[in-house]
Amino acid sequence: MSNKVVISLGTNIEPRLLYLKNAVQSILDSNITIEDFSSIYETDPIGYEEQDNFLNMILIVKTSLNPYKLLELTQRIEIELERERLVRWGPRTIDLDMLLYNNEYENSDVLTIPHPRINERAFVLIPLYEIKSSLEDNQLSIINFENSLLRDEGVKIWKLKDGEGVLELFES
Ligand code: A4P
Ligand code: MG
Repeated sequence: MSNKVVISLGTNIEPRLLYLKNAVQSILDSNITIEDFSSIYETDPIGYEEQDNFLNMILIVKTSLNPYKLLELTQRIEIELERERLVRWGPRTIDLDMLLYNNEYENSDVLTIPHPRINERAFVLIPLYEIKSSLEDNQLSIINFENSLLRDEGVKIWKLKDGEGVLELFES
């Protein structure tokens, strides 16, 4: 369980909260420990704008899986939750992106870590900032929080971390 991994979740097809819950449950069922999690944020779509708003949140997990095994797992969860790839950056029931894996770098056809757009996107940086105390220093040094936090990027808290709705994600 010694690897600390940051995973981002995104969904913009209803029932969005249920897709988040099912993804969290599948992660927990896979013998992965969730060490911390952010509030759920409602966010304006970025990249491809002709689509509905997203719910985004971040999990910090501990796992013994190597990055490729973890990618296999997150992709299997996406498939189980009816994820279809029709448009790049387009609507999705659930997107699971591996943002950081310890402080390691990986660059292959199927996996780039840190996620190449981690420092560009307020829908990632703002929830991550909320739980940054759970990151290692060598992970924090990869992230550049400044720019996104100064701008209103259409990222708003939708359900607070310690409120009903978020905690419900962890109840089976
Ligand atoms: N892949 C490479 N590196 C990774 C990694 N670190 N984590 C490969 C996960 N996958 C990784 O991903 C395409 C391929 O990336 C995978 O086959 C995997 O081998 P995908 O999930 O099929 O496609 P995608 O999600 O459309 O592409 P990508 O590049 O992950 O998109 P982004 O950059 O994550 O953008 N707006 C808001 N508000 N909220 C969002 O969550 N998401 C996107 C997707 C666009 N706009 C959004 C949001
Ligand atoms: Mg993705």
